[in-house]
Amino acid sequence: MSDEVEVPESHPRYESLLTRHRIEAGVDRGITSRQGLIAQGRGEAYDYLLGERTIESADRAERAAAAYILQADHAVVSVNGNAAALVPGELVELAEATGADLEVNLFNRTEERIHAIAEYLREHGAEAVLGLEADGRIPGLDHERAKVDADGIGDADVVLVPLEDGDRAEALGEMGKTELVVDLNPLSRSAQVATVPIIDNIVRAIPNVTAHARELADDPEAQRDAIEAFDADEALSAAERAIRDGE
Ligand code: PTJ
Repeated sequence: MSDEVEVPESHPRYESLLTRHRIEAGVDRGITSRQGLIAQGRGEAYDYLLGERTIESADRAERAAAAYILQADHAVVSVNGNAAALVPGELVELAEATGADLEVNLFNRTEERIHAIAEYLREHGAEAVLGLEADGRIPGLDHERAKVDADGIGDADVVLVPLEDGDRAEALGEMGKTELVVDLNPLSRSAQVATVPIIDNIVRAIPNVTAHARELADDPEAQRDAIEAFDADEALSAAERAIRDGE
C-alpha cells in the first residue's frame, strides 16, 4: 500500500482525512502501533474543537519552543510511531534547522518498530538517528517504557516530545529536562507538566517551530524575548477557552 491515499482536495476536511490516512499507512508499514490509531482519534476530537487551526497562544508556544531548542546545550526531538507517520520529513527539517538530534523513542517499544521508524526517517533525509541503543533509563518508570538512548534523551537538557504519555512526561520533567510537549489536549498530564505545552496538531506545530527557529537562529535577544513572552499556564487556559468558547 502506498503512503499517500487519494483524498479529494476539494473535501472541506481534506487535511484531517489526509492525516488519518497517514496514520493508517503507518500501521500498515509497521511504524505506528494500533494504539496510535486510538491516540489519533482522540487528537482529532480536540483539533475539531479547536477549529483545526493554530491558535495565537500555540504560535507563541511554538516560537518559545524554537528558542529553547536553539539555546540548548543538547536538544533532542523524540520520535514515536504517530509522529513518524505524520511528519517524517518535517521532523528531519527541524533537526537540520536547529542542530537537534532525532531519537526514536517509543511508549510501546518493539525492536521491529524502532528499526522501521529509523529507516523511514533516513528515507526522509535523516543522517543520524538515535534510539537504537537504548542504553539509558528514565528513573521511576518500569521496563520498556523507561528506555532511552544515553547519548540522546539521557544526555539532553531540552527535549521535544510529541504526543507523549503522561507518566513519561512527568518522569522526564523530574530528571530536570526542559520539556516541549506537542499535544492537542490541554488537560493531558503531558501538557500540564511541560515547560512549553504546544496545544496544536503536530502536522501544523512542527513546520511552525522550524519556521520560528529559522527566524530566531542568529538573534539570541529575540530568542530570550520569545521565552520570556511565553507563559505555560496562560497558554493552557487560552486553549481551554478556545475549545469552550471558540475564542
Ligand atoms: O509509538 P508509541 O509506542 O510511542 O506510542 C505513541 C502513542 C501516541 C500511541 C502513545 O504515546 C500514547 O498512547 O499516547 P496517548 O496517551 O494516547 O496520548 C496521546 C496524546 O496525543 C493525546 O492527548 C492526544 O490528544 C494527542 N494527539 C493525538 N494526535 C495528535 C495529538 N496531539 C497533536 N497532534 C496530533 N496529531
